[in-house]
Amino acid sequence: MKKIAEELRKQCGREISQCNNHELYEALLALVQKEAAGRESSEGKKKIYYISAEFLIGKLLSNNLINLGWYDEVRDLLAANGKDICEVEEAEPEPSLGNGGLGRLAACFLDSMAGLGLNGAGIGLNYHLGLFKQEFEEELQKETPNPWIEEKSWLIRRDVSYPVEFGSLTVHSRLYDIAVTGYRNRTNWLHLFDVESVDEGIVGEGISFDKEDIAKNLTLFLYPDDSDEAGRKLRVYQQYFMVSNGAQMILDECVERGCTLHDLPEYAVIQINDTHPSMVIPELIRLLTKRGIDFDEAVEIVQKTCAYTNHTILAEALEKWPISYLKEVVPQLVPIIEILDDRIRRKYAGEQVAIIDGDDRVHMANMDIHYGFSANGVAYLHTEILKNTELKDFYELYPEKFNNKTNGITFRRWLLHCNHPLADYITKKIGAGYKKDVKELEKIGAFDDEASLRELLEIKHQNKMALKHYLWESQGIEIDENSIFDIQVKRLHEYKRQQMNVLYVIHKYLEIKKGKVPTTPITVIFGAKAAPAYVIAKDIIHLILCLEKLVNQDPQVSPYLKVVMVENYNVTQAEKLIPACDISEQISLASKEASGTGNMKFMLNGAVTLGTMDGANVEIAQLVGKENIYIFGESSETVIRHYEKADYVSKDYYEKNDDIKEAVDFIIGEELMEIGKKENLQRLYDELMNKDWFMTLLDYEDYSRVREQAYKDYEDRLGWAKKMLVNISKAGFFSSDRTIAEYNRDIWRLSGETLG
Ligand code: 26Q
Repeated sequence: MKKIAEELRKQCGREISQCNNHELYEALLALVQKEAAGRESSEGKKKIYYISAEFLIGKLLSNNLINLGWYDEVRDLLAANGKDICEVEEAEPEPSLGNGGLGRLAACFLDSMAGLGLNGAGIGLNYHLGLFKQEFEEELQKETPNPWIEEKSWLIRRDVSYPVEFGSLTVHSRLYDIAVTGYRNRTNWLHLFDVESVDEGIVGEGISFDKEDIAKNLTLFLYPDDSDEAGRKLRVYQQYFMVSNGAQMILDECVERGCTLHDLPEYAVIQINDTHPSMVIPELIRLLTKRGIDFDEAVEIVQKTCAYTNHTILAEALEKWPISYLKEVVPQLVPIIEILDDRIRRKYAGEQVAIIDGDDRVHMANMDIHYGFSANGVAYLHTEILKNTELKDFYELYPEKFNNKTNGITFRRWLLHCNHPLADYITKKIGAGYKKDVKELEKIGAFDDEASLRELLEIKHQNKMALKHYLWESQGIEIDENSIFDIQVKRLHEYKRQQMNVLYVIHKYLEIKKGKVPTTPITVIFGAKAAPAYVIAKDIIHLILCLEKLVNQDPQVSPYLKVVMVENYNVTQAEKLIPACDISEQISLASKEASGTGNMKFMLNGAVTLGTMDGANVEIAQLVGKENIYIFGESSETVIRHYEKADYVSKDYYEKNDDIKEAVDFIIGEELMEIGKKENLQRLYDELMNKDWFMTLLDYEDYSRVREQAYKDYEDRLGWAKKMLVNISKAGFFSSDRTIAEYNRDIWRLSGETLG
């Protein structure tokens, strides 16, 4: 206590009580950075490099304090000086270096690697304006830049720079590092590459900018709009910039540690996070040959070093780059990719497994699987679908490469940090052992007596009050803490089916208008960003915002039903929403959600899942049993069959079911038309009626029935608390510590002695 107090005072230059929250944040930042750097370790011969275009790390102060074991001390010290640690946290901007699941997963993985004492690092890009900030204007999403880098930040500027060649343009990078503090363990680094010539001044209206001025825009934004060619090419520039820097750094580091390059696989393993970093394969081959290794051996070395993770089965999200783009942006890789393709074509006849297809496009995933040693999916069902359907031809060639690694989440952030009341309760009942060994969490399941269950309900109530307070303060939204909090927060995508949730809300609204009111009021909360060029996704946001206005302003309805769309959903808001949730909506079309990780966060925080048998929901269902989860909808087999036969006709479901008809018609009815825009609402209506590619209407009836059942069961408070308890107690499996231990056991094989 004394030491931290002393240091903090020194850092601030005056008494703690005299500082404002921002000054305290900056002082703590400096202290934590110093301590974290002191825990750096060079232990371990082999190192895991996790390359990813996204690291959605969230705010870092509290997380670091927890991991360093300083949190309670700092909280008490601040309190003793009349300061509130939560308010100090508010001063920290959230780095916005990711879109959603894949980026957040990378952040959880870094936390677990360091916590397990693994010699590891992350490699990515330092996007100055990150992912866009979402604002609502006239019930529409508007994108604005999201500057998150302040003068004092977690970024440490390093004296490291590499040249990266794009045809005739050579840019020189600059490395920034962020410390990744392991829970009571070593510090690893997240390496983020940048270029100094980037110019935020080129941003015009919204998030528009000159997409062709590479030196000025290279690390400006995360995933620039790829609806046009210049945007797509910029993605290739970014990806190559990331992997070329990464590859140069990896080779330098390994050589420094005694590697001859011939033995690179003994020093490095590279996990390729989806296909965005796939060019690391030809780039490493190029660099190795430049350093004197012959081509065949270089291919062999790279093959033993690289492993690929697939995060999606949506065909449209699998990257295929026209070779013409690569010729323009990275001509030096083209002959290498052509040789890699040629070798595969000589060995295997099937066009499906080629790297360069008949339309001269490079299939990045195909290259990863042929020239890596491992390919993994991110949940049991997802991996099965990859093996049996999507990547069947590859599975037949290389069964030994395929493996599953069910995703996980770090409990430090998603329980200890975001839900202090629940974490304290668990500690009180079963001790603190579960913080290091999540298997112990199961012990909480024994506390199912009435008094304990009532305590659990009280904690949920407290979290609902906190969310109510937050929404009021931050967005001027008023909600009823005694209502059921039914939450769907995730990126907006048709396959995730926010539109199905909306149809149910419309149905509820109409029921209430007709006089049928719910026993307990319901608050339906959404949070979602839509990709700037994804028209239907933006139409769905428009519909939600129109409905929010209609429902909440209707005095006949709003006492019983509220709709909330939180603006700019991000990690910070997730940390407030998830602990307060009663019902977790995980309603993707079966076979489409690779895993989901929000589902795990909600479960851990005592929400009950309403979901389809998709992604990791399947594993949640298996763990908690059917009494403690609400499952509905067609199976992945049935869905896949519908696609194969092309026999799903949404209109049939519309005609057959009066509730569906009424709700769908309501989208273009006069109430909503008066609030919203005809063009957007009509387009969404047409989409549902004539296409409905993700089969919303197929599952609606079952969804509605099961959702009603969940609301009914909620009335039995003790029965519900028991379900909450089972969910919490079974969540241990979804710790990313377990996931990372499996990656290490099956793929990375870092030696045991590095485990601290
Ligand atoms: C590809 C090509 C062109 C432009 C963009 C993209 C692109 C960008 C981002 C493709 C995919 C992503 C992100 C995917 C993602 O977040 N996937 C999620 O990964 C999670 C972690 O494994 C899973 O839990 C989710 O189920 C999966 O949707």
